[in-house]
Amino acid sequence: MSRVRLAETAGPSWVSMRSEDRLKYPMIRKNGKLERASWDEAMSLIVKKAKETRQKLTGHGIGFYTSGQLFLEEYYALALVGKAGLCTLHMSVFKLGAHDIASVDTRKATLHLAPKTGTNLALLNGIQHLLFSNGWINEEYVAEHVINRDLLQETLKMYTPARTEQITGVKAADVEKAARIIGESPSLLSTCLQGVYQSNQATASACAVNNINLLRGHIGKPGSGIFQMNGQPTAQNNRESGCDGEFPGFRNYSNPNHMQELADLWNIDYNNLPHWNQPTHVENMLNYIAAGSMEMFWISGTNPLVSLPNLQRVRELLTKPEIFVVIQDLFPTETTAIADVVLPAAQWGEKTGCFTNVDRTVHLSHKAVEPPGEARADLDIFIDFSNRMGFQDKDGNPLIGWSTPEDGFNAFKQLTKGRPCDYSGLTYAKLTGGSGIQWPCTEKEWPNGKERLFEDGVFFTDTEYCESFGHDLETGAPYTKAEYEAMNPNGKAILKACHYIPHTEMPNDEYPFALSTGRLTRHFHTRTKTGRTKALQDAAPEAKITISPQDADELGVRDGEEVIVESCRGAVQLPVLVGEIAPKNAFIPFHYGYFDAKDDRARAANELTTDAWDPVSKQPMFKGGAIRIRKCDSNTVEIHQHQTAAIRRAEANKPSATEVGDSTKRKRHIELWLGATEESIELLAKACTDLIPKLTHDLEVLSGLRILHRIATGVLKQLQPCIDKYHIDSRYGREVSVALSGTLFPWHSDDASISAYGTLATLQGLLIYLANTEGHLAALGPASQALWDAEFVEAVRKASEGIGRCQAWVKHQITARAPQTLVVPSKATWGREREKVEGDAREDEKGEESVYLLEK
Ligand SMILES: Nc1nc2c(c(=O)[nH]1)N[C@H]1C(S)=C(S)[C@@H](COP(=O)(O)OP(=O)(O)OC[C@H]3O[C@@H](n4cnc5c(=O)[nH]c(N)nc54)[C@H](O)[C@@H]3O)O[C@H]1N2
Ligand SMILES: Nc1nc2c(c(=O)[nH]1)N[C@H]1C(S)=C(S)[C@@H](COP(=O)(O)OP(=O)(O)OC[C@H]3O[C@@H](n4cnc5c(=O)[nH]c(N)nc54)[C@H](O)[C@@H]3O)O[C@H]1N2
Ligand SMILES: [Mo]
Repeated sequence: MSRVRLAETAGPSWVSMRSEDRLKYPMIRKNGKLERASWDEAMSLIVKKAKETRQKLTGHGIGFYTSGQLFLEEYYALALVGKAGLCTLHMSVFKLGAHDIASVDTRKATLHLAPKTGTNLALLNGIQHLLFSNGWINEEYVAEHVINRDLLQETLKMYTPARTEQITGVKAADVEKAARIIGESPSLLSTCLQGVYQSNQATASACAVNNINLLRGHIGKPGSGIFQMNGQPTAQNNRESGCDGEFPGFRNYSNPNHMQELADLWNIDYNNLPHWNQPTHVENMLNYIAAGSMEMFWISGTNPLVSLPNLQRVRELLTKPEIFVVIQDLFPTETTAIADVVLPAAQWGEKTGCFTNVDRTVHLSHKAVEPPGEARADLDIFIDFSNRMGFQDKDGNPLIGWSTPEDGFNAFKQLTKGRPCDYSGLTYAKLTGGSGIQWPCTEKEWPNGKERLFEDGVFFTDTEYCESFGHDLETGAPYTKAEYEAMNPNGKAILKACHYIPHTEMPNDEYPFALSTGRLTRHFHTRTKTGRTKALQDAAPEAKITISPQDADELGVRDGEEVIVESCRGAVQLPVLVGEIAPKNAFIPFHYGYFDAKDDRARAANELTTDAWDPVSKQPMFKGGAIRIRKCDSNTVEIHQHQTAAIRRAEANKPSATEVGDSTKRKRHIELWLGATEESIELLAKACTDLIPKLTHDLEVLSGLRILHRIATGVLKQLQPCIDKYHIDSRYGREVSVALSGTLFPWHSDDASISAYGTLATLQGLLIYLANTEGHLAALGPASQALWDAEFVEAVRKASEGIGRCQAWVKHQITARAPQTLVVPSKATWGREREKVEGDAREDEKGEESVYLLEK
């Protein structure tokens, strides 16, 4: 098909592509307004700002926020820029694939369970409970291929059908029906998306879905499997390439071997590869902007001024005078309107690259038409930036040594060799002409891709292979390698157990409605394309709030009349759609921002939503939150939008993007912390020497304290070069260590010897004191990595090892002494308690006072 014909004849998604108001030229904010600029001007300015910011705030002062719209090769270039060029962890996307799920019609289902918003886990636990109690577990499969069965069964005990109904509102009989369908079916295909991932306990619920397939052994065979979906067209690729909260090729940031391998493949120094934590998610980047430690924010292919929760906060942060916002988009959007530099991007069809479906099928999308004006592919923009910044590998070669999508693809596939997403057998030639090939695709074993994963019941859980050591699903804390190894999955799948915990923001007297937000079939996200496609826009021209007929009666509103909707964060004014929804529930589509609003009404769903997030996945809880609703006069605008004010603020706060930023002197805090660490170790050594004369009666403790003293002084010596290097000028934190040792070791000089009880209390004091030092070092570990200072990293590692040895010894001593000291009655009393104890009858104490004992 010729290029021209394609553009003229294609369906709705092409309509917007040729839209007159596509961004065609770079723009820079000058005299308050965005003015046309050349690519050279715009890129020079970005590079200048990046260098200034790095100078002032280190590379951690720069953040990248991208989406699921770009191609694999483009994300890969961006991952290189961020992780190997600027060596920062600050890169995030909206957590989001490839299927148009939003139009699934629940009315065609055999059984439709509609749990109360935020109660997925309770329902899934209820179903799993019944799988166990009815003997619907595939015990043979579970014994051979799965771990944690018993732990899971124990957790599920309380989720009886009655209790499940009580929490979720789903009738016990329906829970039983669902479990029976699952329990008796010869196959099971499960899928979930935002009703799970953007709801309360997202990761725990997604894991519970995996559990069900595993318990039934319905995975790795025809007709069975789990599709944990992504929403956006290319969201799968930003995970594979490492632009999301991940590392390229699904590498594990907490496995040093993976990080070393990646550093070698990129030919960069291991210490420069940021891996002290998972990459920073967007809400935390906003927190850094709020705190003033991030001053450059580069957005590509996403429209946060409509799509992020708690919009007013986002608008305020992104229009702060100090923040320099770069945005790369196809269209003018709510976010480009407040940016300092706007870069016009080419979209799919105007550039070449790959994207991958949820079933791992890799497709190559060829360029068909030229982009409008001077718009450029995102790939070209990122590579241009990298070259202008002078990013290099260890041998002084350009960090990104390629310039075409195909060469980028070939570079990326080298990196995936042997990883789950193995692209090594794929080529552009192979991907052209057919309909896509699934990964893993290798030259020898699976040259045409592998149709099905896990056929042999072996999962990606080997310690050295896995992408993550997993998390405590309740707190979100990542497990360490040691904890993971102790579980020893070794290729078996891991069942994850977790209790239901209610959402933090439940409907209440003040805000009696439960809010849910999401999609309409006619629109895509912030409508930059569908809003410009007449047929779609005409079919769904305006945001409405869906409420039940009962609630409409109670509020006295009819279909089409307007209401004011408020949460504790913001308010909107919307017409009502009386529809099929449970009483005291409301739904607002999140598609409608302000770029094409006809009046001044606030209407974006995200004015209301909470920025609370799932502790593991870090996805905001868009399905949830409490609101109140009241009728208003449809002819009067009562709730005004804040977008225009944000644009005015950008104009006033940042009149000219080319001006030098704020040069207020800043103070770095690592010196203070290092000083406090030094102090805490010195006082540890001193505490040991002070204690030695008091504990002469206990030779074991006595010799132990001598060793502790030796370790503490050794640790100090190890840290000394770093202490010298960072010129500690202040002793902040001294008070804490002094006060601690004063409180923990309070005996008087005349207490010449301490009793068994006193020794135990002293050991406990030491353990608390050691935690103080441990906490200091816990912060210095990642901070020394973020300084890319290998010697410092090593010194802190050794220091932590030393303190860990001290802690192990103290704990062991406590364990050895506690039973005899605490359980066997003793005649002795101790110190300040002596008189009291002697004076009072013990029975009167009711066990409330602690009793210290000292030998007389
Ligand atoms: N037309 C269209 N298609 C799209 C998109 C689009 O914008 N428009 N976007 C794409 C993207 S990026 C994504 S992420 C996907 C999203 O696809 P979906 O996840 O299907 O989309 P949402 O509209 O967010 O729907 C969430 C569903 O979850 C239900 N739900 C809400 N809260 C809960 C809860 O607590 N428990 C349960 N069990 N269900 C709940 C809602 O009733 C709704 O049916 O769609 C993709 N496809
Ligand atoms: N309340 C609420 N909020 C939500 C959700 C919800 O359910 N409820 N869903 C969340 C979810 S799942 C998602 S995925 C997000 C989506 O939120 P966004 O990512 O903000 O939505 P889009 O409108 O897809 O934004 C993509 C932008 O990239 C541009 N673009 C398209 N292709 C290209 C390209 O090739 N290059 C460049 N540079 N730009 C391009 C488009 O013009 C558009 O401005 O919203 C989230 N926000
Ligand atoms: Mo999404």
